[in-house]
Amino acid sequence: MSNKTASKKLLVTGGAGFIGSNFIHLTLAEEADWEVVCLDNLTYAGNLANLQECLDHPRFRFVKGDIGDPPKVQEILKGGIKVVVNFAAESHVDRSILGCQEFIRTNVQGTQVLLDGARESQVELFLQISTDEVYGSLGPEGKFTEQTPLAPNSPYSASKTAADLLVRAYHHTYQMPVIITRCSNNYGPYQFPEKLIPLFVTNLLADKKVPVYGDGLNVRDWIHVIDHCRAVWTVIEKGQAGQVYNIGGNNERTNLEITKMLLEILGKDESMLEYVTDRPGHDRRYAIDASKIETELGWRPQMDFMEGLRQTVQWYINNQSWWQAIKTGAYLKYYEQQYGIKF
Ligand code: NAD
Ligand code: TDX
Repeated sequence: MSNKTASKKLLVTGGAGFIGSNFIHLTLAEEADWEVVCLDNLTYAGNLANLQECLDHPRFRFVKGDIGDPPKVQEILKGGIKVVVNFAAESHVDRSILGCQEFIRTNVQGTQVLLDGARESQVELFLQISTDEVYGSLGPEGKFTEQTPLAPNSPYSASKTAADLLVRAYHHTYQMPVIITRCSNNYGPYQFPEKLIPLFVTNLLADKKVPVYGDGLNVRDWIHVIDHCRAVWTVIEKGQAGQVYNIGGNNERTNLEITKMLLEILGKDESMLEYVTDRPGHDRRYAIDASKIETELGWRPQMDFMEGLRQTVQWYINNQSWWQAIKTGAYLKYYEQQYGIKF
């Protein structure tokens, strides 16, 4: 029997990717009064397999399309969408170093098209999913707050910053109800195996070495994807229009620490670790001060990192066909070219 009693409609862009698909799973499971429309043009990072169990759900509809396509966006938004959550993006720093045309097209122009559509159809909230990378890089001390000046260092983070500034300007100029969230590094199920944790797990499962950039001492602040998704729901329900909320796991780790934890979980030794040429312009340290969302909205991350990492590794062990289908030659060629790594 259909439970189609939902009265509110949410547009999730980029919902076939890593965080968007986790967000849709969570929403269908826990937010019974919301219908979800997912708009995704299925780039290399978008995978309908991530939404397999959702496709027949009575409160879900998938639309293949581009956030930069005005007629498509307008048509969807005019179907009664109340809230837009914009996850759609080109999201990988290394790819942006190789060439950033798609990053500008999707992350900047696509956001502009969505903003115009959302403004025209008078949505109640436009939520822009941004990143801690817009703040640039930290030295050994301090954390990013919402007041930290924007100083992006990679073409990816520059494109995300441009989008943030557009979103901010639409609030200031048109009083559009917008919110920006800036989250730290996510890990969990369905992450494309070009990012640190799934790349290393899938390499180790295939008995391949793991390429650590530079000295391996760059620091990231890791958060489980479900903690991020719950933070996004907290912001939808309680956030103030015009505000920025940082989201973080309060969990700083060097890449070397992460690598050693994965080696331990998978029972491999350090001979599997290979130091390779550093990423050009590699940001040294990210760390989020999430006290605003914690004190004002009452959100806190729940997942213990070691437990979350073990669960994530187990997910990749249980879903080998998912990642083996993805690990084709196309993106590996870039790694060979850029870092001289032979897979
Ligand atoms: P992802 O690369 O896994 O997924 C991106 C999704 O967007 C894919 O499904 C892709 O097909 C879709 N997409 C790309 N271009 C599109 C377009 N023009 N039209 C429609 N769909 C398009 O990314 P992710 O890791 O899930 O990140 C989601 C969002 O969260 C991004 O905006 C990213 O900047 C942000 N973010 C990610 C992290 C992280 O650690 N992964 C951390 C902070 C913020
Ligand atoms: O093979 C690798 N070896 C390595 O040492 C890869 C892929 C990464 N690294 C390092 C680079 C970074 O210091 O690991 C760290 C994490 O790298 P990524 O997984 O590529 O993430 P990062 O560059 O930190 O960006 C991520 O977090 C912020 C997401 O990809 C972004 O979308 C998000 O905005």
